[in-house]
Amino acid sequence: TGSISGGCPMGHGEARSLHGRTNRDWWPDALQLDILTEDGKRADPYDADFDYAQAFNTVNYDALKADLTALMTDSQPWWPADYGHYGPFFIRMAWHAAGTYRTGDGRGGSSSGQQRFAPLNSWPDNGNLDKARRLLWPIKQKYGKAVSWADLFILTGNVAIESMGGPVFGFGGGRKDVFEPETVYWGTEELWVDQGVETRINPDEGKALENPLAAIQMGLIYVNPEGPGGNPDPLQSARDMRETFGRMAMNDEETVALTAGGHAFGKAHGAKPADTFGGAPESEVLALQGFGWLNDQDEIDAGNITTSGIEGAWTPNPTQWGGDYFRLLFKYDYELVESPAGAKQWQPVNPDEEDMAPDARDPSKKVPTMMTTADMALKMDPDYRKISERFRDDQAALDDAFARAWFKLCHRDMGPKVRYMGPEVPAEDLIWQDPVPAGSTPSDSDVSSFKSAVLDSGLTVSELVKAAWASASTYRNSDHRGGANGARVRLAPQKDWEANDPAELDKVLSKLDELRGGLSMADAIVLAGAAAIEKAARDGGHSVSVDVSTGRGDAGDEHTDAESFEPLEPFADGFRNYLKTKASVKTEDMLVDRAHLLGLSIPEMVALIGGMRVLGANTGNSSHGVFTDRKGTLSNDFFVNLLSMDTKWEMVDESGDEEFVGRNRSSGEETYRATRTDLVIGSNSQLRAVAEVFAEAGGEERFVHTFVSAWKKVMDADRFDLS
Ligand code: HEB
Repeated sequence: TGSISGGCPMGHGEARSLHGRTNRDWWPDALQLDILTEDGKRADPYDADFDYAQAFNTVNYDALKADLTALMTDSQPWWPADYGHYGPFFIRMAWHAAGTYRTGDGRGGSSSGQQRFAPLNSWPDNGNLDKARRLLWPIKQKYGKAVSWADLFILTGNVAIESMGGPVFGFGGGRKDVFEPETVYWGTEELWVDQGVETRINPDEGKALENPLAAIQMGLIYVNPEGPGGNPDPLQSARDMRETFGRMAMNDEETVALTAGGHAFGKAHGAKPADTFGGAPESEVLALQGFGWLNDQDEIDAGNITTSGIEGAWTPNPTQWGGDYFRLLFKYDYELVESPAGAKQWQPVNPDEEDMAPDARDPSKKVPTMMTTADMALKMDPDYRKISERFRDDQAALDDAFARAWFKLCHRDMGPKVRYMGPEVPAEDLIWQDPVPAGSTPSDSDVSSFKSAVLDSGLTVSELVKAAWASASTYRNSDHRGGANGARVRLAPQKDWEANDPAELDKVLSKLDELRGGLSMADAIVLAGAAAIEKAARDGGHSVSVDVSTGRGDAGDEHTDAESFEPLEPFADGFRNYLKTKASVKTEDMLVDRAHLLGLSIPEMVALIGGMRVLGANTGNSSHGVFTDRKGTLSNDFFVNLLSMDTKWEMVDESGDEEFVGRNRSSGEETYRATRTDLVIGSNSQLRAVAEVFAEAGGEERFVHTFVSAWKKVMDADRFDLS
């Protein structure tokens, strides 16, 4: 699934599902293993409590790096290294592992090693990276569980850069492998880029890139190297780069530095027409053992390899870091030519002998260099060009910009810096890490006197619950951003989000600020919510303690890249019955998506919905789904009344199927109003089964218990500093 947040261009139009095209659609004949993970059975062969971060800290890091360095030039006959050096190939592997990250929902990225699984292992853009991963197997095997594939992909990219003299800013380990393909929304198109699927950005037809996607055609990491839909127009390519790299959290300078820095290395492969080799790994025969895209060994030996279809190196020194990329880009005029595989690419006009590249297999042979249409964008787009000219004239500036942008690319989806492990974690704090100044842990007596002060303050259960939810619920399990730590809910842009009822929030936060004494605002908000829930449970006859963690710090505007928080704004938040505008995706799909980003199970999601309704936590304090006459008391009334046959539901016509009215079945009198999110709990058979458990005899106890533990989970979701 994929979330729909921030400036959503897909508000209207044809109804669609949030799942898009799945592995089963792409490869209907592939072995289906899902039945073996039913009933909570794990696909992960490690123990459930395996602490990867701790395991990584035991690795002999220097030895690992030395082994990786040696691998760079240890050419294997089954896939010989171009120029005798695998470095460029591994950089592309690492970049493609990280480059699927997108800010819209925080999904994608390198942090779980997804490149091993479909669909990513078979995306046309990931062509031949199966060989890069296989080259790494002996090292993965040697270090075992102390280094994950996910970490290995990125560290190998770093070592590759270093081994060719390039600048590196640091490395943080801690990416724990998963053992099954993650469900990520990659789009609905039924063709891959190499089958001519349409491009997703087309201003002439009013077509904008749909959120949260960040690639312009199905099967690409970002843009099409040949230009939009294969049209070799550098300016349109610049437009696409700006949009897609923007969704990877990169600005113009970072985009230019990354692309030029990356293409200082290696070559593109387009020696033979694409129909001379086999299918992608996921569709290949058993005997190939997970390999795809193969042609015969003689061709491989001769360097007759086709990956992208583009052919040639960017610079005369493809295994040496330096400034040749920009030197050549500006020194020559480039003309449009076709590669042997038929791809459109650009070639320098009348290059000097010393500006030719060596042949990948025979260094004594000179071949022309090339640029892709995307590379030409760095020269032709006026804004990119200014940056490119500066980097051409100032190598140190390029070194620094490339090293920093590469580090960001590879770590952006890891969340707070406390999650980084190993000896090469840079000391410098970076704004995109969403730094939070350290907090201090309050004493138990400070906590309990604050909680009683809050309950005496005149603030209602509803107000306190809403403020705590607004603060914590921005958390995303995908890129580990957001959450209550830092109390960014009191800063722009969060404090002004419509979902947060800004005026009410402001009132609550000012009051909590008065009462908090030595507590951080971040702790105060969460503790106030906990106090409210304890009271609400008490009022319902349940004695529970909502023992959320403490010790959070408060971030200021100076620690906050406000713009980068915009994609965290909820487009829909079913827990608060909030929907910004009607979308083409079903509202209940967006509820499930948000529950997934919060790391919730089905019972946890259902309990939170029912609990938050009776506590009065709806945005705008609407009465939808508030199926109780004792609002503010934690009871199972939502479930009891939802499941009761006394009420008959019908759609409120003008609402475009978002609003429903419930009437007493015999009198016809209106009793309740509800949204899709409320009614899906009674309509969907699985959710209804859980609602029944909460409504049955003894079920209220179970409900309160589940609600409180789910609530704590959300409040503490970002406390990586504690583990
Ligand atoms: Fe790159 C390669 C495109 C960005 C790094 N690329 C490449 C190729 C292409 C491209 C087409 C070829 C492939 C084959 O093999 O055939 N890119 C591209 C684009 C973009 C890019 C379109 C966007 C603009 N890159 C990039 C980045 C980086 C890179 C960002 C990093 C940083 N690449 C790279 C490398 C290589 C490549 C290193 C080489 C590889 C080898 O050699 O193997």
